[in-house]
Amino acid sequence: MTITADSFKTGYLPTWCPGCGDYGIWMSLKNALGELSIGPDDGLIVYGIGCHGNMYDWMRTYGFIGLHGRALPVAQGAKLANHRLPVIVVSGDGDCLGEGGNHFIHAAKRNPDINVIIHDNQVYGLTTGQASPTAKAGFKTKSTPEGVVDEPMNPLTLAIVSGATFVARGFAGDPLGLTKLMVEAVRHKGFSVLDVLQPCVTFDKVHTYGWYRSRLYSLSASDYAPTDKLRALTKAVEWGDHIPVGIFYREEKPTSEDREPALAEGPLVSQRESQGNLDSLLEEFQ
Ligand SMILES: Cc1ncc(C[n+]2csc(CCOP(=O)(O)OP(=O)(O)O)c2C)c(N)n1
Ligand code: SF4
Repeated sequence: MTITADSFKTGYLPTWCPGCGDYGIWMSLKNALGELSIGPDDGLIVYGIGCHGNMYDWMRTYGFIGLHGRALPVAQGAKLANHRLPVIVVSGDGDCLGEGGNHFIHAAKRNPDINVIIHDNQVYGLTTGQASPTAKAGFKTKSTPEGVVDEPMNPLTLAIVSGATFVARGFAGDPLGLTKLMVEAVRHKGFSVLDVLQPCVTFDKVHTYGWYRSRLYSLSASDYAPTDKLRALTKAVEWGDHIPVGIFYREEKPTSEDREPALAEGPLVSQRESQGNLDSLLEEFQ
């Protein structure tokens, strides 16, 4: 059966604010899954808590909504149980880098074959627009009426130095470019991080679609090669009149599943022996 965006219809329509960048990410993800022939029954999407996580209701796939910031531990557990299952995490900048920051660093260090898509809108959207970890200094939000006083966290540099083996940035207003990046990110074997610049049209009147469009340029249009870690870090800190999008860093390395001896005989879910061990373990508690 051919998988298309329509394969993921749930019968419910999104309740995101009209014009929200989440629509572009949602469309791109459905198209990317179609292109990858990953159908509703073929993979798992784990969501964080936030406007982004509401996508769960509009995607007919296996899905799980973690506690706020805890999507990655759930995803890693699922991957460990069945490492042949494609596992994608849909998270927010608050969910992934604030509440879930520690999990993000340690997941990147371990390099599980999981793809993380960060809806990076610089605010806590669902709780009505407080500054998030990626909010830029001086940005006025509900929680920072005089402007953010701290420097922002950079998801790309954090991912690179923590050990992520595929690090990219896309734009919610460019669904075609974003779909291509998602396809590459999911195909990558290892921990892939796709930071998506996502306008929150309700609580951010500064970083609009126009603001981004006048600044974004594509790394793939230059001679940039995403193989040099130091060069990737230099590119990743570029922000201002010119903002790069594309693949910043990519490296082939064994995943945590490759290195885990317990998985050598196949996925845990299909190891009958481990089921036996579990039964005897449970007996001890009866
Ligand atoms: C442990 C915990 N702290 C705080 C909250 C309240 N809360 C729910 S959603 C949210 C913000 C989500 O922001 P983000 O992850 O950036 O996602 P967005 O809504 O912008 O998509 C917060 C703080 C919570 N549910 N659990
Ligand atoms: S509050 Fe912002 S992030 Fe949330 S749905 Fe509305 S526009 Fe999107």
